[in-house]
Amino acid sequence: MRKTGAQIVVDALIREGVEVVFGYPGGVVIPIFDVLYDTKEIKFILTRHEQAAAHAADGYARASGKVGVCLATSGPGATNLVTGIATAYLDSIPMVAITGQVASWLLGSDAFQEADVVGITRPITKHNFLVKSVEELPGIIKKAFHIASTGRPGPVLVDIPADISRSVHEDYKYPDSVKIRSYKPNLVGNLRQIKRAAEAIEAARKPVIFAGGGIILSGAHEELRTLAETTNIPVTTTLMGLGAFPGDHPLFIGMPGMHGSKTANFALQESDLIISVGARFDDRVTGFVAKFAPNAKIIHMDVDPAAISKIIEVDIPVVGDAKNILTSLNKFVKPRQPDEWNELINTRKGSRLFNYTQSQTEIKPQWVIEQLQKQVGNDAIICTEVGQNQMWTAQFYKFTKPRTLITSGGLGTMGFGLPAAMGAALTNPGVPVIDIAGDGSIQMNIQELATLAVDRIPVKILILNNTYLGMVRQWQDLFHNKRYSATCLRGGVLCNECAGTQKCKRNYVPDFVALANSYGIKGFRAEEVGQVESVIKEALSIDGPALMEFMIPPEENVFPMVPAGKPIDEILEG
Ligand SMILES: Cc1ncc(C[n+]2csc(CCOP(=O)(O)OP(=O)(O)O)c2C)c(N)n1
Repeated sequence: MRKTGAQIVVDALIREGVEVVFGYPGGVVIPIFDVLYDTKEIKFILTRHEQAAAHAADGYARASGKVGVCLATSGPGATNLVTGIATAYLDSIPMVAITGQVASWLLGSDAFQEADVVGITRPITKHNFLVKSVEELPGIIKKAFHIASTGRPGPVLVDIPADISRSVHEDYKYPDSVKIRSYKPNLVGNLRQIKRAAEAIEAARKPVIFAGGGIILSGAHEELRTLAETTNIPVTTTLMGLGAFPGDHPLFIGMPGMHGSKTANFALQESDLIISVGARFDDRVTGFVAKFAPNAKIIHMDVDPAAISKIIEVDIPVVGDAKNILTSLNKFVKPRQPDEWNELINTRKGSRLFNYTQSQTEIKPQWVIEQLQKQVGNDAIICTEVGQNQMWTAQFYKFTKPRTLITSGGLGTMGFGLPAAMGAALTNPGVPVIDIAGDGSIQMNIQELATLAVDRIPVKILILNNTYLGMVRQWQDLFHNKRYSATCLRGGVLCNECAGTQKCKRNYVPDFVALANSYGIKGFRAEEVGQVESVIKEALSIDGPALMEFMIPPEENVFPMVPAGKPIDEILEG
């Protein structure tokens, strides 16, 4: 079949089952957009910034389990994708980013809007391709989807020079399969290692299951639950793993780490066996590595062999897909009855994993999150920005199902939540999607209010407005003698004088409610405790996007907290 490069791109996307593409046009990609113009199978979402297109594709992938796709022009279009690609890379999210490039003969000449995006994205993609001929284009796109979605998932970039989009492939056929000689992910765990793991579990007296985002990526949440319930072993999940195990399950002990539950941190530190599945021992979890879980043997199950013993010396490695490994492991583990270890943990845990001081006069952010959950139930998809808002959500929202928390865990990208929520909402019509935001982060991609408004994407934005870059201010509060350098967002002339104290009154900079209104989006503000529930109710009842702003105490901190670089049982409490 005769097709141009641009037609091949779109045909390939349709054959890969792509329903939505997020992106932004520019000169060298006009031919691709021209083909999209007539394409019924693919919905194109014009974001207002390429970074948002990448995050939206990422959110779409996290919410659906499919590959997210974004499309941008060369040069600044492509470089604007970089933060989104890196975000997906650090959280192992399947994504294909397609970029236009200057014509082949201009490559390397500092041509107009030229950037070496293949070079720039090499360390933040699982793989990337510069297309050299129209004949290799179909095979490259097939490979891109295959690499992005198999093994440890991740973003793949395909850079297409303008002349290749325009040139004609005389004998086009989309390949049915891919063969990449050097790429064969190991999906089935070694049986001997799995049996060794089962023996270690039987012998352990203080075991803890430590589950990460790999459970969600491989769809292994039921197998995880079976393992936990058969053995009665307490379960902690990383931030990326929240929802992989029911947050209201009696065996759940919360997430571990810097803002994790004391129960989870002590359980890990005292354990004699950590059964890690699909988690990578991030430094926000381990704290000071040399003092992490000093008495524990480590079983590490992971699809990426490079993750094994990368940070923590592992005793029993099992390389493979979490679902496959757990299915197999569950055949060998013996039932274990609750014992003194469970009792000790339950005593530690008490009735709540996290606490805060309730107030009748101030709107506590933790309480807002609990009120939100009361109203939206457990099926909603919660996206977050980064900072205190993210940690309060992780602590106080009980995630009970996989793919209901969408958050930038690895890169910690402010501005991620709103566009990711757009992506999540598009793949889950009818499901409430909420972006929990700080007043700083929301401004990093606030232009996407336009996309929500124009495309009627029913995302609800919940801003916890403390008028600060709260999480950084918290570090300044605790470790820098309250010297709030460059973290106060309160506007107005008064701020030069207040030097970070609370003397200056809150100015609405911006006035988020007015801003939302200017985009045609309904906005609500709660300044008093009594307004919180009705604001949530009204915003949720709107058929379309809405914005809620809650004026929270400016100096509220997130506790517990383990200072950076300390062992995870050296915990600060409020
Ligand atoms: C793009 C980006 N820039 C800077 C940071 C560093 N950072 C982490 S949290 C934070 C403050 C976030 O403030 P806000 O969004 O208001 O949320 P809060 O902590 O107040 O909930 C900053 C600046 C980051 N994570 N991402």
